[in-house]
Amino acid sequence: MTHYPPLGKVLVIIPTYNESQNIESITGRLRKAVPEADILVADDNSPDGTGDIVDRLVAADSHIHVLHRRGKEGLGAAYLAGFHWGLDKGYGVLVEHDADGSHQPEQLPLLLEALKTADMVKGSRWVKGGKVVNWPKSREVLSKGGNLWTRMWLGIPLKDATGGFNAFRAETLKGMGLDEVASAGYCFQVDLAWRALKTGHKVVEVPIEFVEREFGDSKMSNNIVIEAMIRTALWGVEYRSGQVKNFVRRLTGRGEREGLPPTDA
Ligand SMILES: Nc1nc2c(ncn2[C@@H]2O[C@H](COP(=O)(O)OP(=O)(O)OP(=O)(O)O)[C@@H](O)[C@H]2O)c(=O)[nH]1
Ligand SMILES: [Mg+2]
Repeated sequence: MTHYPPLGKVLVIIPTYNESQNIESITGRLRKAVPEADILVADDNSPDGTGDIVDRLVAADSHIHVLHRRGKEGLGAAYLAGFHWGLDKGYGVLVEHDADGSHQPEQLPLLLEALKTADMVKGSRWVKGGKVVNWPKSREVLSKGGNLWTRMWLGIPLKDATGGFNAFRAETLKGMGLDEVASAGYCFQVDLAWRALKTGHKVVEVPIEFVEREFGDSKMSNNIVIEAMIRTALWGVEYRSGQVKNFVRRLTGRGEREGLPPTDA
């Protein structure tokens, strides 16, 4: 059995763009739910003044930190900056958490508990016990369709690869090639899970309750959906063609001569 070291200090990263109506309440709930954790808000110079609110929170609470970024560059870029900030400072666990109230801070302890025996934990809407509240049918169809698309191309054993409430051991992030991540929108989450799995890490899903945002606007767009579909299909083509190549090699006996492991195809 793999030995998992103790978790170490936890950093919850919250990317924000125009979340002035949500940020204070979500950081307050997080501080209550997991008082020992630190919070890093990665704000892309939100025009609605989210950054100023966070400055006030930072001044009042040494557990809260902020990264003021130049401008809107997508959730993926904000998370990458947050990961690097946290890894440089020696945090043992890095958590992804939305500002909009969709993720419940009170469920973070469940993710951290599961991380004691895993490398990455995904909060999942689509495993048994998971649920969505107030989501229009169209969003549910899009999410389930996106996950089906992902499983079809990548063959990964995850029900909710697109979910954004995730916890990583620092070692997992260090070992999965973060420097090559180029995804900006939704598929950033798939990208991370796919990289973790490809590099041999144990990824587990825990059921979460996902609640549609009450305040502020969603940043979901057609471009984000298209990016996710195209990138996932490209990774899938690479992965599936590798599978076919290996299969043919083994069939023709070249695999054995080249020392490939026996096929389970
Ligand atoms: N820093 C930064 N944060 C972003 C950006 N885009 C989205 N976010 C934040 O990322 C989190 C998730 O974004 P949402 O707009 O809720 O998008 P979503 O959760 O994918 O979509 P919905 O399900 O419709 O809410 C929120 O905290 C946003 O404020 C961005 O370009 N930069
Ligand atoms: Mg959201």
